Parts: sequence; C-alpha cells; structure tokens
Amino acid sequence: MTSVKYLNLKIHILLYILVVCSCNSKKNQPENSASTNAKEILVSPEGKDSMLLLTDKPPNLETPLKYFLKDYTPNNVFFVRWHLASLPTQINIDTFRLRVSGNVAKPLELSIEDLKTKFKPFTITALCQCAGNSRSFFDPRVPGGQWKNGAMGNAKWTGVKLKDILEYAEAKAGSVDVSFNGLDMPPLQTTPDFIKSLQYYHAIDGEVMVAYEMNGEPLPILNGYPLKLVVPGWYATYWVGMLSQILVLDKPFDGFWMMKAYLIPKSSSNGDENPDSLSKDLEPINRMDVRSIFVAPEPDNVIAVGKTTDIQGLAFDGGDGILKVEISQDSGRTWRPAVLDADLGKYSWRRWHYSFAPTEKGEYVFWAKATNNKGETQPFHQWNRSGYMRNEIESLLIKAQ
Ligand SMILES: Nc1nc2c(c(=O)[nH]1)N[C@H]1C(S)=C(S)[C@@H](COP(=O)(O)O)O[C@H]1N2
Ligand SMILES: [Mo]
Repeated sequence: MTSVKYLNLKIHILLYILVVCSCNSKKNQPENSASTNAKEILVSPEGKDSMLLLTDKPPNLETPLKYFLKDYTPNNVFFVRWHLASLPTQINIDTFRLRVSGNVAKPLELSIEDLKTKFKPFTITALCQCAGNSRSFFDPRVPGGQWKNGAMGNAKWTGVKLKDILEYAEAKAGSVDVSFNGLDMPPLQTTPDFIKSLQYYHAIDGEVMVAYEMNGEPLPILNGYPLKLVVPGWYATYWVGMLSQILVLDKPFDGFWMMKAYLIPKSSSNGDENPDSLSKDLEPINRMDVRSIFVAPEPDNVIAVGKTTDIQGLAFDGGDGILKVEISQDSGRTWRPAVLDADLGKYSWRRWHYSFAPTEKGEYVFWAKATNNKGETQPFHQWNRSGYMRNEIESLLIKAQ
C-alpha cells in the first residue's frame, strides 16, 4: 500500500518574521510588488521550501518572486490556496477512486492506475493563477487574501483529457454542465462544500484535463494530490484539487461557489468596475485577462551605474498568447519593446527581458505592458470589489548607485 501521509499543517515558522513598514500605497506613486503587506512571514511546511504565509488554517502560501526566474515553478514552492479548513490528513492511493456519475450511461470509479493505463496520457504547459493574485495592490483596498504577485505558478501538467473520461463514461445527450468536487470538506455544515462547474462543451474541449502529475512528479499534497482538474487559460478557482467526484448534469449547476462566489462584473473584459457605483450584472469569473509583471530586479535591489541590468518579467493571458511586451520610462508616453523568450505554449507564461544601463545615480521607474495576439492590452487602472483579475500596468522603481 502506498499512502501519502498528509503533511503536518501546523506551520513551522523557520526563517524570520519580517515587518515591512506598512506604507499605504499612494496614488500616482510607482507601486512595487513589495510594499503593501504589513507583515511577511516565511514558512516551510513539510514538502515545501520557504514560502510566504497568508493563513495557516486553511493553508494559503505564496511563492516568493525569486522563483519566477525559471520557466516552470518548482513543485516545492508552488503557491497553495485552500478555502476549507478540513483537508484529509492522509490519502491512500490504493483505495482512492475518482467517481464519474450523473448523466452518463456508464458511471465510473477510476483508480489512479486506471487513469494511467486505460487512457492516453496528455501533457500541457499552463499557468495556474489565482483569481485574487495581486489583490493586495488594489486601491481602494479590498477584503480577501492579501496576495502579492506570487499566487500563481507555471507547470507542465500530465494526466488524462476530461473529454476522454467523459467519453469512456458514455456521457449522454442533453448534458449541460459538469461539476467537480474534491476531498476537502467544510469544517461547519453551514459552509457550502467547494464545488465548481464548467459548461459541458468546455469540459470536452480536449484541453481541460485531470492531472496526476505536475512537472513530472505526483502533485504535492498541498496542491491537490492525487488529482487536480486543469482548466488551461482559466483562473485557478476552477482547478479543483484532490478531485474525487465528477458529476455530469442535464441542467445548469447552481452551487454556492458558482452562483454566489467568484463573480465578476459582466460589462468589462477585465472585471473592472467603479467603487462608487458597483455593477449589478455579475457572472462567474472565467478566462484570465492579459497582464505582465516585473520579476527582477526586485524593488529593494540596487543596480550599478554604468553596468547593463537585465530587467526581467513575465507576461500571460487566457490562451491567445503574448504578442508583445513594452516598457516605458516616461509614465506611458512612449514605449520600447522588451525581448520575449521562447514560447512554451499559449497557456504558459512568457518570459521577457529588457536591458537597461543607468548612466548616473538615482531612481528609475519602469512600466511594463503586455498585448496579446487578439490585441487586448492592459489599462493604467483597474478595480473590482473582490480584487479579482488584477491586470493594471505595473511599475517598478529601481535605485542605481
Ligand atoms: N478542492 C479544492 N480545490 C481548489 C480549491 C479549494 O479550496 N478546494 N481552491 C481553488 C483556488 S481558488 C485556487 S487559486 C487553486 C490553487 O491551487 P494550488 O493550491 O495548487 O496552488 O485551487 C483551486 N482548487
Ligand atoms: Mo484562487
């Protein structure tokens, strides 16, 4: 019997507690990615290297920016986000089954072995980004996990296409939605179980998949071992972890986590709304909008006068792919192209570089803007009440000495 012991969720505060002076982000000042959280605590729960702690019950851990200098985010620092505090303490891989039922002719109970032997393996590189990534930068501030830019990670996912599983189960005509549930449970009966759904036509698009591997390894338990739904191009809220139940429905799914939570204003393509007159027309969050972030140098690094610095960042969208990233040094009046690294697939993030050699001491501010192959680009301001889909043009202030 192979069983993976659930790792002790008591978080060991290993390294240090860093109290950054809580400078409230001021309008019209370059905002960088390190200054809005009052407290930063680095922890190393078992199976993970040191990460930023948001909450320990349920576990919510952010990836430090330095790990974004790689094409793929290592599993041991991949961000962690759970809603419900009751997670299984142990998963027995021999008895674990993925149940597929509902509007199907042949209900299934699949073991991990079945998934690996009865279906053709499928691999895709895709960015997994929390809808609330970068929420701490919203102005005015909004409630919810105060993530900086590390509630995301890029990985190579291997598993089985959901389409193949649903065909095997002989999903019937008239299927409308498919819902997904994991082994995590609400600690109180009053909290609704975390169940998400996709429309049937999306579920069988041949890209949505059930992953048993991430970057060539079994998933870390904190990332949803043994199975995670992967929905390329869509926010991670749909990427149900510890996936154990797939239900094919002949009517629309109306659960709490689709109807009441994770809603965005319908009127704009990037979830934008006005704090003074909130949108009344809302819809479930879906595809990721286009954005770009700075990764290096980090805001507190000092660069050398006369030397060329490789400014690096990432750009990504919901699957149209990145056309270009541009950098401005004059608050957006003029833009110069950054150099894009290799394309790892339309659902992957794309690395970019921009060479800069300061000629004198001082402070330099850069803005980064991505445009996707559809021509969609980033605004200078974006806001919504839930702090979702952040895609404002970011700036970075660097000191040269
Ligand atoms: N079963 C289950 N799956 C879940 C969640 C959850 O709370 N329970 N959270 C979702 C959200 S909001 C995010 S951002 C991603 C995070 O995936 P990760 O923990 O592997 O980074 O998982 C998604 N899948
Ligand atoms: Mo999320």
